[in-house]
Amino acid sequence: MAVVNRGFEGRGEASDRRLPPGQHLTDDFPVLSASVTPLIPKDKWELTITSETREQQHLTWDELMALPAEHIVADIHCVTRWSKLGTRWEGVSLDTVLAEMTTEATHVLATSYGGYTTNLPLAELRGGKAWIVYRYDGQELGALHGGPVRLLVPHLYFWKSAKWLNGLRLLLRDEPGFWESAGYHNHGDPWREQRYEFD
Ligand SMILES: Nc1nc2c(c(=O)[nH]1)N[C@H]1C(S)=C(S)[C@@H](COP(=O)(O)O)O[C@H]1N2
Ligand SMILES: [Mo]
Repeated sequence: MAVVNRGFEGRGEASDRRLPPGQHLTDDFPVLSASVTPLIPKDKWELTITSETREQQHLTWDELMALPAEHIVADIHCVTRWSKLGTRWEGVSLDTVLAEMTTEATHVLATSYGGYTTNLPLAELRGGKAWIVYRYDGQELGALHGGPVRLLVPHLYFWKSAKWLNGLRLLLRDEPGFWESAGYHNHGDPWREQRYEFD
């Protein structure tokens, strides 16, 4: 007997190749938040970039809007095993945001309204791999998904994409963030299944 699963068939083999090991496809957009949803008006939103010498640069909503926007289409992968292909975002490349920064830093701790943090090597945020985004699927990014502004680092598990982003701390050494301190992998590459600390 032939079992036809239309949904799956429709996506085809090409999308299977885009699915990292241990992941399954989803068409909806689950919300995963470790806290209540902070509601930040755009005119109150601010990103503080702190250098390793504690110098601070601030970026307001209007300043963010004045930077060149990019349209990003990316597959996203949550460590809880759902993946969503071809998600569409609009935002500013971290290459643009960090362009003026001369820094010796090797790592970054991204911080959020509400207290969430996640750490990344600075190199993972550069080279057209990471953005701060404010639109999803042609609409303003809603608060549940991290609006007004979230980080988008689609080549790593989605917990690295901090919602309600309010800071980037440039560091001379690595400093584990919220999930990274709680037994999750420090780096989080979905293609290498770096889910937990010792993977
Ligand atoms: N500030 C903040 N950012 C966060 C989280 C969070 O709890 N707080 N959850 C992370 C996790 S585990 C995932 S999978 C994604 C979920 O994003 P979504 O709710 O838009 O799907 O956000 C990440 N960024
Ligand atoms: Mo997640």
